[in-house]
Amino acid sequence: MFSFFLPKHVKHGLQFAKDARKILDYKRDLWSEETVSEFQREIAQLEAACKEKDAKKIRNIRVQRNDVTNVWNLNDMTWDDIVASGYKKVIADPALGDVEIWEIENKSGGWFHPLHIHLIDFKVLSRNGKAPFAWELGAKDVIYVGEAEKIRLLMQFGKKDDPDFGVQTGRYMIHCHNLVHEDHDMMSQFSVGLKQSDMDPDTNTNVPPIATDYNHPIKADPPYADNSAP
Ligand SMILES: [Cu+2]
Repeated sequence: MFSFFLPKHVKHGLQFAKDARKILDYKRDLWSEETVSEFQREIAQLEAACKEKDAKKIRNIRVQRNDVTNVWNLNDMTWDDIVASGYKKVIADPALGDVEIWEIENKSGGWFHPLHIHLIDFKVLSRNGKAPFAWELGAKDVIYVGEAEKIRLLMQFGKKDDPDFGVQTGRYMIHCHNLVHEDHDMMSQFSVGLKQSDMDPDTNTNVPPIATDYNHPIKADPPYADNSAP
């Protein structure tokens, strides 16, 4: 109902309760009692969302360039390294529902990176030890990491049995949104709620269990002919 104000993904750990309260104050006279109480329930959900103190882990992710190979990478790992590992290498491996802080660090003096993290929306905690800019207070999935900057992000990796999302175990991308960087080779993956030996989950039970390489992005979830009647 309130998808315009409070998209479902916002419930995934970001605290917009304060903003939501402002909306409520502004709209209270215009809304029915039922609408107001439903909105209050939404706010309560937001307030219960993840907090910095809930973080189980602080991870450091360095966005950088190897001056010998001229290849960009995340934590010294390139996408080629991940391919060579049979898609088993991951840059992070939170459990389902974990709250984490990721510190994104750019020590270089000459490059900036708009870093995009799939699956989650995050909250920007700080930029170079200071409060984030006003325009980055909302739910974000790309963070601008300027020259010599260090940014702290708070995020939650899905929730168990969340009716809005289903179970979000799997592998997800993290990459620079500068395509030249991404393609050479600033792209990585992280797993959520998986062990290295786990197959990426597929809720479609019609898929025959023919996969033998559980970590391969295509073979683990192969295409199949859907011959069921329309
Ligand atoms: Cu970049």
